[in-house]
Amino acid sequence: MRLFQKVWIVITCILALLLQTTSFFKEKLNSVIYERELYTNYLSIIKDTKQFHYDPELKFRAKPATNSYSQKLLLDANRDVITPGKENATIVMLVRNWELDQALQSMRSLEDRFNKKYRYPWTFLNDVPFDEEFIEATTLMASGTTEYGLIPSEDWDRPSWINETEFEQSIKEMTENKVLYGDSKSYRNMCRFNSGFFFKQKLLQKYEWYFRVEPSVEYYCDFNYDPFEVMRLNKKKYGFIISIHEYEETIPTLYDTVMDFIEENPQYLHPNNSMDFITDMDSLSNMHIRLDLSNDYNLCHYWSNFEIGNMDFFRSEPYQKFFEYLDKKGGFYYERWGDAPVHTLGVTLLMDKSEIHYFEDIGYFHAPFGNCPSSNALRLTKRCVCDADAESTIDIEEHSCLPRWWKVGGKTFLKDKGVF
Ligand SMILES: Nc1nc2c(ncn2[C@@H]2O[C@H](COP(=O)(O)OP(=O)(O)OP(=O)(O)O)[C@@H](O)[C@H]2O)c(=O)[nH]1
Ligand SMILES: *[C@@H]1O[C@H](CO)[C@@H](O)[C@H](O)[C@H]1NC(C)=O
Ligand SMILES: *[C@@H]1O[C@H](CO)[C@@H](O)[C@H](O)[C@H]1NC(C)=O
Ligand SMILES: *[C@@H]1O[C@H](CO)[C@@H](O)[C@H](O)[C@H]1NC(C)=O
Ligand SMILES: [Mg+2]
Repeated sequence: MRLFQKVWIVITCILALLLQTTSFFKEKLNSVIYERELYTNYLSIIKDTKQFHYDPELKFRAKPATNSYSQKLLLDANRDVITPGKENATIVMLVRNWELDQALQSMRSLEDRFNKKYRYPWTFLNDVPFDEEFIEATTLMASGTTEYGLIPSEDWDRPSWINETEFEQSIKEMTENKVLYGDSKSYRNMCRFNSGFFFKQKLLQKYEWYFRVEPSVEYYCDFNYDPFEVMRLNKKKYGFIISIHEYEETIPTLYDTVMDFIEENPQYLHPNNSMDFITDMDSLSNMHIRLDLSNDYNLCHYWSNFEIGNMDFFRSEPYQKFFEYLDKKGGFYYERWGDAPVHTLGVTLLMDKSEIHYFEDIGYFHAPFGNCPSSNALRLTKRCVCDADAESTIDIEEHSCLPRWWKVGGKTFLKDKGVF
């Protein structure tokens, strides 16, 4: 080969190499610029949707519940194995015939996420007889057995000793003041029934545990365990997911009435009660709402559309006396006392606080609020379909009472103790 040929080959090689590297760097540079653009764009979107202002009070806000989970992904090898539940328990739904579609939606969700593996029986309750269509469809939707109960009139209807004049007056005033369900007579029956009578129904007497379900709710994640069993083994008696502030205009005298009851019956107040949960007035979050209340009740209550609990607590003497006292005062009709604050006050004052359980890992939605576990690992392994940052995710919102619960009940999770 001649010299100039060798030189030509070397020069060509160097040129090719140079061209190669410049195009490589150019590409690299372009992609960096592109990523930066994306990031700037992303930041500007975030800035528009989330207004992060520095707020000194934010420092004291408790972290979302599931932060304590490790990020390790644990695949549940048994996730499709059927192990029929052995607990003395039923799933209970109070529902009207015309709510069939909504009832089926809730059933489908709970069956898929939990009950198809355990086949706990369903108990349906109604103040009028269930129709054939309702019975047929719900029977087919359930993985286990179903039973249908008719609520006796004395457990549902307005008692004769309620003064009609005062009752009509309350309906009128609450309707004028646009209080939620203030105009509804049946809603008042429902609240009184759920406060003092559901656990006395004939069909429920044979059970110790209940899981309350309402129409149109959704369970976002797999359960991965039997909550009845977890509660029994861990000596829990009342389990909740969502807790928020109640509308004060529905319960103006409830708290004072409860305090009168405790004053007259101090023996029923549990020595290890969780009174602080309902009286703590601290501003825990970036709460711009200042609590301005007429008594010591901060209006916190466990939302009762989801409950897993022990009915023997409600059947016990302390709760029975507590309910009878409230019932005689007539506030279910002269005001519009809800079963959620009534259950909450009962549980708070008459139960050991170590028996109350926050189900932080159950994804749940009842309009307009829900709970979506904040741990990404948990959402993946439990096959959750929900958005932990959605506005409906209550426990990152300021009207949640969860931080108050953590202050009182302690921020410990069964998961951390290796329970499930
Ligand atoms: N059988 C029967 N069930 C009722 C009646 N009123 C309410 N319920 C049920 O009681 C539960 C609570 O009633 P909801 O209407 O859901 O009341 P809420 O949860 O406070 O409010 P929304 O869900 O927002 O309407 C649900 O399971 C209803 O199906 C009634 O008059 N008869
Ligand atoms: C009902 O209440 C009204 C107004 O408080 C009172 O005038 C009336 O006597 C009461 N009726 C009964 C039967 O007690
Ligand atoms: C289930 O619980 C109820 C209520 O506590 C009780 O009466 C019943 O005997 C229990 N059944 C079984 C099989 O333990
Ligand atoms: C009271 O409840 C707390 C919180 O759950 C618990 O740690 C404690 O052991 C209970 N105290 C008594 C005396 O049972
Ligand atoms: Mg509801």
